[in-house]
Amino acid sequence: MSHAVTAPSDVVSRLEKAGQAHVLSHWDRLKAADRAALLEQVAGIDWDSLPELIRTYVTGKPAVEISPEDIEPAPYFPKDHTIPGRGWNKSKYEVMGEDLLRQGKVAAFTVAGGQGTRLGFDGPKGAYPGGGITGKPLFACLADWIVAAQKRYGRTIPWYVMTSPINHAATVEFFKQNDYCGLNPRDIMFFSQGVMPSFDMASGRVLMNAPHEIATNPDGHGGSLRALWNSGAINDMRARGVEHISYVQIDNPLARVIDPVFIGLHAFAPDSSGEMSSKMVAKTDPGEKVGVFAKAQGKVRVLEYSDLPKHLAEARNADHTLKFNAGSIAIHMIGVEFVARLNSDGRGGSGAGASDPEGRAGFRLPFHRAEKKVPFFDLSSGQPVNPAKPNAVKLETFVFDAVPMCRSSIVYETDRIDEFAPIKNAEGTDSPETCRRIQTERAARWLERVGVKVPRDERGECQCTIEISPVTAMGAEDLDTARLPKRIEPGQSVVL
Ligand code: UD2
Repeated sequence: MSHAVTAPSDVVSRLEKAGQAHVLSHWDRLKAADRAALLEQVAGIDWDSLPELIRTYVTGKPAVEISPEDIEPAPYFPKDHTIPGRGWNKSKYEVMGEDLLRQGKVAAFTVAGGQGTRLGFDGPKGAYPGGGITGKPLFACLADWIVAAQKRYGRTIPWYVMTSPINHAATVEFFKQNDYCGLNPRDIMFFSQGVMPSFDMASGRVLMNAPHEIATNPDGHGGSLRALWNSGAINDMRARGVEHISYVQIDNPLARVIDPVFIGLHAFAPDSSGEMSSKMVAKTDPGEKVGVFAKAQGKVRVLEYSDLPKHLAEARNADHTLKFNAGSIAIHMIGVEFVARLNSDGRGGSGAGASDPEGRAGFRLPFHRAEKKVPFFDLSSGQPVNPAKPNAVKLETFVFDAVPMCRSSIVYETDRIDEFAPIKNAEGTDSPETCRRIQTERAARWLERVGVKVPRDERGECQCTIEISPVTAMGAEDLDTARLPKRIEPGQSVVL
């Protein structure tokens, strides 16, 4: 091949061995800067592991590891902590969690590698409006919770924000432009997650964006467990004395970014190893698109909705509730030393992400394949192609696949209205409209608890819109009744 003459021979042989020599097929015609960029991209990919990965996940489909007979529902701490036989001491864990916060042992962490594409929004998802009335960006909704918690517990709560190469610069710029959402810039750390090449579905060949550029996609939120380590975030946490990480997704403005009860359970419940804990809500219906917590082979794990067999998703208990009702809302507590251990004990070899700068083997989360339409540069015709149907496989890892790597992991039930209103779609379920309604409903419940009259129709739906900033109140108990209206009128918009 002509390019082999000029391209570095070790790179050529690595690519040839991986069956991906086409990546360099335009080498002769590339400008020096483009050659350098391509070599840099090539260096960030673990080519040796690709052939097996492609056989397993791209041209093949991975075998399901667990047979449905082995799966049972995972135990959890019910939100009603007074249920006879399943009761637990909520206030004890709350006090313990608060103590950790006062000692500065907790950090917040947000995965924000996604774009607002599904919402028709061109920019980091965190810049998308999340406040039901104010239109406050999603980043600011989460930041306000941190501002409020710092004030309450009198300690800094550092915030780690994971971006992706697609939105890193735009995210950092967003924070600069928005005065770091009221936080001290020294206490926010941004770092990018890794990427995976995107593959042609039929051949398993790595797709190119351009003659000098491999098409890539972010490596999934599971990439956060490696990125936390590779970026130095874990060492930064250790230096600050942080022991526990509160993990939330950028798409849920109602998330209790800092929740002392959950922190206390994660760190101190007898059946928690303090490595990784999760929050759940009861599923609305068998088809709801959330992973479910299950127990298999003695380990708690999350089965993604697409992997849960239909007959299990629809199975009911005697009282007609769903047997697998523990829906994952993607909120976790993660031990700092758990992440460090995953990255340093050499379990199993890495996925095909960037190689570890410290030369450690790292750990392996399973990949999940998604068939997608990926525009690409056709190397043989020299033309860009915009495919009409899915042509590519993207591989991602999921953070919750680390749950079964814990010695013992707990699940805590929370109230859907209280903290789960993700914005994922422009319309319909999980849209800005449903989020606004849930924000209003949560606020209405808090206000009604302290005696404010909220207008509701005959079905109980609020006839007004309300948005309460966490800086004003993190729960009904924080509302200052002297400063509240006695009643809200139908059609009124109230920001508190
Ligand atoms: C996720 C969960 C689902 C449920 C739901 C709750 C998966 C696969 N499923 O569904 O079980 O808990 O959330 O809302 O996670 N992200 C990154 N980098 C990536 C990919 C995602 O930062 O490479 C972030 C993204 O910005 C977003 C979050 O992870 O905040 C969720 O990702 P998603 O929208 O792909 O997950 P979804 O909605 O399918």
